[in-house]
Amino acid sequence: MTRMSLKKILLHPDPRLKKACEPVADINADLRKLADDMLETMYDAPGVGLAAPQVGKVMRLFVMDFSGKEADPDPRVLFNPRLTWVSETMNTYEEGCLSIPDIYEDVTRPEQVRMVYQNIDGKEIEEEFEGLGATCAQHELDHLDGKLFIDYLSAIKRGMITKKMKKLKKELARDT
Ligand code: GNR
Ligand code: NI
Repeated sequence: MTRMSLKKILLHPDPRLKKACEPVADINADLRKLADDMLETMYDAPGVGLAAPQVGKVMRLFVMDFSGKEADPDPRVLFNPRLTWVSETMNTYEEGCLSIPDIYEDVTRPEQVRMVYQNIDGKEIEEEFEGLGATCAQHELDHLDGKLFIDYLSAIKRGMITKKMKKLKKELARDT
């Protein structure tokens, strides 16, 4: 057993955040270690979700915990997730992303979704999510298809955010 370690979170714009990720073939010890490291990185950030491409892995895997800080932790690991149903009713949530820090914008998505995925033991699970869980699950699934929440905004807004992020990345590169 090895210890967990924090991963570096990629910042937008980055070509690795725009790629469609590959399905995971078999859930071995390396992948379980990656999932553990992603959970630790997510809690450290802190965030409610983290997708593999955000840590430079082109794999269909994300982690999330939308239990809230008052509740007991409820870490989830989802391999090869796919939507099997979305509600007709929609919900608007102010979204953020660890790859686009300090930027929050309203995004409208289905209010409830069902997802089929394999859990950390490789077992196939079907689960329904609503509220923050549904928003987060869809936000993370988008990451696996190379999509960011700013892709739902107007081209003008997205352009402004990308410009801001490029400036931030330059400043961060100067500091190191
Ligand atoms: O931490 C996060 N918070 C959040 C808030 C509203 C909608 C989606 C999210 S996901 C985000 C973490 C992240 O970037 N996951 O990819
Ligand atoms: Ni994100």
